[in-house]
Amino acid sequence: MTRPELTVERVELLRLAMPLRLPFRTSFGTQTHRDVVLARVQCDGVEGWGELVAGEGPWYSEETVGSALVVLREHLIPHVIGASFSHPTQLAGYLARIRGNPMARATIETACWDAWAAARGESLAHVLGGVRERVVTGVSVGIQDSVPELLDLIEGYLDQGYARIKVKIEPGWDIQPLTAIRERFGEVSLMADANSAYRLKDASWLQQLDGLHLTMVEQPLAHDDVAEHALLARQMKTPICLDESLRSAALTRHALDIGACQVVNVKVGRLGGHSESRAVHRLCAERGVPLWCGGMLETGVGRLHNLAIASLPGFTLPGDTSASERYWERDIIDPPVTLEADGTVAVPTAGGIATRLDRERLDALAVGRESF
Ligand code: OSB
Ligand code: MG
Repeated sequence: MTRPELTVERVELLRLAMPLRLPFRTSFGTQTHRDVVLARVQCDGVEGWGELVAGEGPWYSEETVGSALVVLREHLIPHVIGASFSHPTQLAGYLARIRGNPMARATIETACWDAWAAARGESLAHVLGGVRERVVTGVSVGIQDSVPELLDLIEGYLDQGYARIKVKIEPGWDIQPLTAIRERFGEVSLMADANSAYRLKDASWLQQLDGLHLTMVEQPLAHDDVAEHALLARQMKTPICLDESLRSAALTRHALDIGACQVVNVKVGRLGGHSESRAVHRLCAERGVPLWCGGMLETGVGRLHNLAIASLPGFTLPGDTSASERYWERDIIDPPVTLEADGTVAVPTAGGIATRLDRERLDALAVGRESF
């Protein structure tokens, strides 16, 4: 079978309650577990899996698990059942009938890419255009109660081999902890993520970051204000990376054109799926813009999708594609994603996500199932 045409016959939604190993605190709140929705699409005898990465509340973006479920049940799934595609790149356009709601769209779009790879007997990474068998990985460290606790946590991650440390910051937890990290760990690769905790009037405060040699500061200002990021960028030496603001390839082009960011974070969910992520990748590769793959505390399913896209050649910086054990006591894939001492994790080179699912674990965690 070379170029199978696949028809979406059936979609199942599986809901899991997954406690995180450690609470994850950012400038928008503390997360202790994930309310996970997985989609299983069945197309002509093959199955593909996708993960909804929305949070429980509209803090990172306006999408929530609840809102995405409404869109999936009432709009996306009825629209996609019965649809045929001869290449998964056709799906993004087809699903664009549903405006916004990129995380809901990505749940289905990514599952269809996985089904298509499985039908061809190729890896997801290969069909997406991936070229690497291992990707270099960093770790995103939440806000801690004290600087000593932060330093201990980072020491553990560095011992495990993580190639870059990203620290969540907010007013009151920024220059001091970052300075302490520099004092203790020297020139370790370090960046900070503010999740929109600052305003343009904080520019002179943020200029203190310039003395700390961060590889970048991620999303310092409002999610919906790229123009202010362009103004801030002119006042800082530290490169600015955008996350929340970059909701499409078109918006990414605009942000780069006006100088609002020098580095780009790709999140497959935020961008509505793999096709749009590939469009952002193409844009950044053409312009020589450093790119990396972000994360949304995914289970193994979303993690394998992230690793596949991060294996494309233009992903030039370490991503938030950490090992399963950084998040979960036991992941829902077997074997889990593991970190090598050289700071890399393996990109699966064979089999669809279905072949790696731990069905027993899924059953143990399942709190709901729906079939369409
Ligand atoms: O801003 O990158 C972010 C997690 C949830 C929501 C937003 C973000 C994050 C992370 C964690 O930083 C990245 C990971 O999955 O390890
Ligand atoms: Mg971020």
